[in-house]
Amino acid sequence: MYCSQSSNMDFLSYCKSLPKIELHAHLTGSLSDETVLRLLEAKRKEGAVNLPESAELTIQRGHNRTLEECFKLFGILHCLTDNLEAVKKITRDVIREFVSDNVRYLELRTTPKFIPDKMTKKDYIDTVLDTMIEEMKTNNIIVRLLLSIDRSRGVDDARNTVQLAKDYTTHEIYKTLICGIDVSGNPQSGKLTDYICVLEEAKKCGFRLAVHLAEIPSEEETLAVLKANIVDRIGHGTFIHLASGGSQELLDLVKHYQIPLEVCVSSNVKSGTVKNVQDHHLGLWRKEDHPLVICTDDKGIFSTSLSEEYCICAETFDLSKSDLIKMCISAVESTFLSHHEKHQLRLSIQDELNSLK
Ligand code: 6MZ
Repeated sequence: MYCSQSSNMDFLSYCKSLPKIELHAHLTGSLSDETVLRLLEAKRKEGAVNLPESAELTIQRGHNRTLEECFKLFGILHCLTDNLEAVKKITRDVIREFVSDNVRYLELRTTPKFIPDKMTKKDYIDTVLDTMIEEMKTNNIIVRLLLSIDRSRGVDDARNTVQLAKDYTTHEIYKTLICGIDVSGNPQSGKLTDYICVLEEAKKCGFRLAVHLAEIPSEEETLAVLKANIVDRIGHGTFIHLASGGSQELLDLVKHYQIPLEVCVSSNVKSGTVKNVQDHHLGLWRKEDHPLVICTDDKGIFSTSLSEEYCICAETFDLSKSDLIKMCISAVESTFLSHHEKHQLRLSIQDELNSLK
């Protein structure tokens, strides 16, 4: 069923040619094999031993891991990226790979890291932002950043992340680059309800919120967060729709507020939260005519690309070329850009789509 099989190569090329928008991409989860190989090489030169093979750090086609195992992979990747030189390299590589996949607008997200004697959280964010600026100068892409709150790290850490984001709002150069806050992390860790007060604070400061919701069955916390009416985009939302293990109340709230869903098919199937591609909730939400944005989540770990995700969705849910074009355009509305910037982006995407015809 997967698109990169040779019979589907033409359609994959078509998906690649589309000017796309990526709204759900975790920096460390997006590292390609090539980047991981280089990071491993650098660690070996430093004398590190017992390093894994790069293939052990991705989930290839047809293979699955549990969410728990995926989170172990993040732990290993974080050890490989524990210095500013590596942070610069991974940011550059990930942006360039999205550029070669014809992504025209990218909202990257990452959790600020503090490594004693190596980097403060501010150094980490500055490095990511500086690299974004550099890459935007030489590539046809607009990149924005969401700072991630990791739900397993506790409320104080979350408050600190929001404060960091606030500090950047007065910075002459960086202020437009951080466009929101993400809430992610192992959904089996911590209670999302504990974070609502911090998220309300972030909203008051003007930040848009993209929250991982119902990636696993979690009706109580999902309901509480939705009722707080603070979420601007939902990551995954697997167990929200009544027909995918959610409830009528959850479904009604998401429809009522028209909160766009970031759908990450390969991630959900490969991490086992959705049984197979055909059962993915994207099909249910399309019937509701709900705003959806196709995303990769962690293109490195899940060994995919945005074009492949478009292709998989088209093949499984019978989406035509014109459906995909509509999705490229409608994704603009779900970005965290200003009204004016959305207008500009929509025009340039439409221009490029017209020249494809
Ligand atoms: C929840 C996820 C995730 O921040 O180090 N992350 N959180 N569900 C997922 N589904 C598979 N995939 C990634 O990128 C890695 C971090 O992103 C979050 C986790 O907190 C992970 O540690 P950064 O750049």
